[in-house]
Amino acid sequence: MKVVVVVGGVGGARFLLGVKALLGLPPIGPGESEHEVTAVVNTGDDLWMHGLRICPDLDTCMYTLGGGIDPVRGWGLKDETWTVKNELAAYGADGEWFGLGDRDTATHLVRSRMLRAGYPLSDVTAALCHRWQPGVKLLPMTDDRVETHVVVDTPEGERKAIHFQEWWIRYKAELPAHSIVPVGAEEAKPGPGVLDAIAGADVILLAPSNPVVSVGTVLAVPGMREAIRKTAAPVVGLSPIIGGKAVRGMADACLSAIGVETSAAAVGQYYGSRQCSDEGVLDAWLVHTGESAEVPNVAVRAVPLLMTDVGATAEMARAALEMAGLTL
Ligand code: FO1
Repeated sequence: MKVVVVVGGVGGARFLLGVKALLGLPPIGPGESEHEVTAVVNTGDDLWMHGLRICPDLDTCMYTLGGGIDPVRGWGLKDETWTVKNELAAYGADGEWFGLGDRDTATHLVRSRMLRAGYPLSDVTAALCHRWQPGVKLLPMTDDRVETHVVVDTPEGERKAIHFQEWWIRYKAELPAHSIVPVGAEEAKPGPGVLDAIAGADVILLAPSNPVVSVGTVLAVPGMREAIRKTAAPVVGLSPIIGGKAVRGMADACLSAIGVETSAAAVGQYYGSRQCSDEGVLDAWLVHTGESAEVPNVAVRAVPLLMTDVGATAEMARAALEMAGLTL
């Protein structure tokens, strides 16, 4: 079976652990299986900092699936030290709010050197994955530069666009966002292999990732939404909203910036049906046990959606495949 999963960072990476486990792959590391999992990963969170290209969602997926992730933070590497960060702060360098670990910095150094040498991000990612062996094909949504910016009023009273990471980490998404813009998305092309993976998939899953700045940014790359809309494979989404709250992260702040209520129903409607709208991508929508959602022309089912461990997450993936009419 060929499974394509659209993902962002921490939630998407954890969901992929469950997908792998369900398909008989060891959650961490490579493994033999008749099945193939491809992740189309958001790159709108990427940024240049201190001359380094940092790709948080790609790295979170790579480290999580490769066994290197810090399990408490959910991002960055375990056994991390912070000497470089502290030395940069001692110089008064910008970006002291960003957690740049020493071990993680090695990844950014290799990536940045390869990018400067002219390799596309997709090749660089494949090279980095050679070390981490995630057991999933991690495809950047695009090789082009796309960076999500957030228009805010700063504490100094100035309206300006800041990088998503600054809004997310420095301001903890507490500065009300006037708008969220995936800068560069309009001119971007889907990364190598992405459209073929979508066209050849048996099922497309929208991970319980941030609907605006993760899945929404992937869908903003021209050609992506159209490819998902026209693929023969069923498309199943999993709600990242439970009980009117984001399971993790600050998705509510992103949703309110685009005028969407923080509820499983509203997010399902925001993705929309492939059948009854020009933009919709869903055939089926999973919400958490005990919840309901009216999404016109989309099959809705309630199942446990808390990724408490790999077993529970694998059951979520199983429910998604069942919604797609697939059994293992
Ligand atoms: N998240 C934080 O909350 N604080 C940080 O300082 C931070 C640094 C960081 C460095 C590398 C990386 O790959 C991820 C990092 N993250 C950090 C996570 C990241 O900001 C977000 O969770 C994602 O971009 C949203 O998916």
